Parts: sequence; C-alpha cells; structure tokens
Amino acid sequence: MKLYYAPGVCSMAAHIVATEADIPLELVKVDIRKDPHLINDGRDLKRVNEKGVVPVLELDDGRTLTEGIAILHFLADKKPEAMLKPAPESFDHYRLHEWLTFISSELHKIFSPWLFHPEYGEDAANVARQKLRERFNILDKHFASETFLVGNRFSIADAYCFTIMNWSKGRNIDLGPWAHLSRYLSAIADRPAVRRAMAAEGLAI
Ligand SMILES: N[C@@H](CCC(=O)N[C@@H](CS)C(=O)NCC(=O)O)C(=O)O
Repeated sequence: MKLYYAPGVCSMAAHIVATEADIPLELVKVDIRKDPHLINDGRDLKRVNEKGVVPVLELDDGRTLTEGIAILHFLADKKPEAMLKPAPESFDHYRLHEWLTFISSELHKIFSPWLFHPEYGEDAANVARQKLRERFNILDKHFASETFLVGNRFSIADAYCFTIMNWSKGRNIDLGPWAHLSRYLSAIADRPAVRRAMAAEGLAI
C-alpha cells in the first residue's frame, strides 16, 4: 500500500496509525506547496486524487481511498489486534466518532486554511486563533482527568489530534496555558511509533 503524504500535514495521522499497527506502507511524498501539487515522480496529485489533497491511500490492487478519517478506519480495521479503535458495538465507538468529527471540523479546518494562508489576512487569523483557544479549553478539560481521547488506550483519534495540534508550534500558538493538553501532546510525542513516523517525515520531535 502507498500513502501519499506531505511532511507534518494531516496525512501524518495515517502514517502514525500504520506505524502503531505495524502495517508496512510505501511513502510517496507530495509537494503541496507547489501549484499544481506535485508527486515526487513529477505527476500532478490530481491524477491520483481529483480533490488535490493528501492523504491518499493506494491499495495494492490500484484502488484509492481519500479523506483522512476513512483512511484511519481502514488501517485500524486491517489490524484489529492493534486495538486502535473501540469495539463497534460499544458506546466508545460513538465517542471515537464524536472526537474524530471534532478534530476534523473544529480543529483541522480552522487551523487550515485560516492559519496557513497569510493572504486571508490577520483579521481572519485572529478569529481562527480565538476559535482554536475555545476548542483547546475543551481538550484541556478532557485531559485533566483522561490520558487518551477515548477510553484508556491510544486510538486513531489520538493520532489525528496529535497531528493537528502539532501545528501549533509553527503557527505562533503557545500551548503553555493548556497544561493538561500540553502534557497529553508530550506523552503522545514520546510514543515510539509517533517518533518513528515523524522521523521518517523528516520532522523534529
Ligand atoms: N477533507 C480532507 C482534507 C485533507 C487536507 O486538508 N489536506 C491538506 C493537508 S492537511 C492538503 O493536502 N492541502 C492542500 C490543498 O488544500 O491544496 C481530509 O480530511 O482528508
């Protein structure tokens, strides 16, 4: 299987999950700063994903899967013994969906595009920062008493949450005021699989 990725962006969640589950992936780097976005073999990313974004998972039979959350589920379901998502009939299964949706719509899509494109202006960036602070409060309250997002173990939601929250560093957001959230992120960053995935993407921990 191939994962089309760009270093440190949302595709890293899939990379972390595959590493946690010991699922071998061929990493295919895409330059999403170039327009059009170029795959390392020179092809336009739209040849693989008409949406023009990463992540894309390409299966060995040539089928492709897009949308990060779908890819996270696919990888976790490939290796159920890695227990990266709760049992389907459990209430935690719905908690998992609750958090994945929160991360996607309330964190990921506020950070990006609003804090990644200076052309939207400082006013838009300030509104985004304020919205993010409100969401960080929610996470901080959760991590005051919990180690992970769902239940007592690392799940695909943690891989996604860590990946997106890791953008704070480069976006002038000091997480100091959110001590519980900061502790959680440090603990996730210390996981061997997370360290390996980040190193493979050329990122500093
Ligand atoms: N809905 C997609 C969004 C993916 C996405 O936003 N990918 C970003 C990187 S984090 C990207 O490739 N951006 C390039 C662009 O928007 O042109 C998902 O959740 O997978």
